[in-house]
Amino acid sequence: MITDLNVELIREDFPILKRKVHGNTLVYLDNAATSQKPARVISVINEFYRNHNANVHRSVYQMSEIATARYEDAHKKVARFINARNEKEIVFLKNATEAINLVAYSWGRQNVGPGDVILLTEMEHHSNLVPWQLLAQEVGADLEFISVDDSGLLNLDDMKKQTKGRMKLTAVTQLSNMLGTINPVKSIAEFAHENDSLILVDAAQSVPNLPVDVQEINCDFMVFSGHKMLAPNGTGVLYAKEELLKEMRPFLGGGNMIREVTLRESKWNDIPWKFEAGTQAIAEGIALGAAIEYLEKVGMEAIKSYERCLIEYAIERLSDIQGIVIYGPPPKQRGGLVSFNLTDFHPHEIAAALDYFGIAIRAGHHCAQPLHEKLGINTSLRASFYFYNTREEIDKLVEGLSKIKKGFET
Ligand code: 7TS
Repeated sequence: MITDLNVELIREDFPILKRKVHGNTLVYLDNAATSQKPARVISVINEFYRNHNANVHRSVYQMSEIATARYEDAHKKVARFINARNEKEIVFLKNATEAINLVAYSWGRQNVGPGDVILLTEMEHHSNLVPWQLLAQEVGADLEFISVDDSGLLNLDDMKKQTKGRMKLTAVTQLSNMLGTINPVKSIAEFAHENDSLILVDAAQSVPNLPVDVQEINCDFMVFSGHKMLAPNGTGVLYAKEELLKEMRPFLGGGNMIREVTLRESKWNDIPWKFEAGTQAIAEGIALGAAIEYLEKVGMEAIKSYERCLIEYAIERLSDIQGIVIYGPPPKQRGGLVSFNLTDFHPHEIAAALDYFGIAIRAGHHCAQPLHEKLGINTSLRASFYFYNTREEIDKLVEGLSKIKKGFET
């Protein structure tokens, strides 16, 4: 395999990968749900609570100033990582879900009205579907969908059926968490803008695995979750163009998001703080900065090509299993995850049996029920890789599946 990554060395940084499950070394292949954390990220949280724990943006004592500087610096690291113009465009939130809800409540309720169209795709995660359903129901807007073809790619011709002037927002995933499809978000953004629509990119699966540049894509909003990219739970990011954040009304009201409060009305703080109400996940936010430094050190191009090698190998090996149905496009058009079913077996049965070999993969609808319905299935199995996974782990998955199949069949 051609790769610049020293995976054996990288694995040393992730203490959990040495863990035993039912007597076997853990094979963690559920990275699309959440990633594991390197020791450096864990120690940054530990170090913060041991030495600098204080609230941010409100006190002049040394510890609070250190906490504030580190928390703000983490925003700068995120801005650099996705090539935002500056850190004012970076709002720290709980997760991608909260970020989409913020846009739907704040921007959506100010800008979307009766008869307007929100254009989505059939492959969206529930997080990029339900908030728009709520908005559409409330304001009388319509939801339209770009369909998914038989090979798991978007039918981009569906965009051309939209009526110019009605489209207000296009919200699309960059990397499907079920099919693995990588969508051409730059062309979709161009089309959206030609039709006077803004575009939100759900980058929950792409930012952890591919180099992503918000200025190159020219998206108006982008959302992603820190916990899928080595950072702790409770970290998520909304990127939005500065002029949009300035115009948008706050999502949540409270401390930190205000400049001045009187009994009857308030003035808002500068962006991004206008959207960070109340005490935030400070240690976790700082640790997101450390996670980004780690990813930058490994290199996003190297991560992308290594995962491409893994997915090619995984699909090649899995395809040899009799009775397997693999969903999604060929490896060239996808990221490092694969969903599949084994004829005559229930996914939960298989995932539970794999656990006995120490192998963790996901079974279920992966929060993409409409996509499963489109494929004519209720549930599927999904193996999702990160740059610390190896070909040997894929071999173990394939061996595990073959053993389970044989066991059930005899
Ligand atoms: N968008 C996509 C494309 C996702 O894959 C997920 C989470 C989300 C949004 C929401 O992220 P959260 O951090 O706010 O929950 N996807 C998955 C998954 O595939 N398995 O568990 C979570």
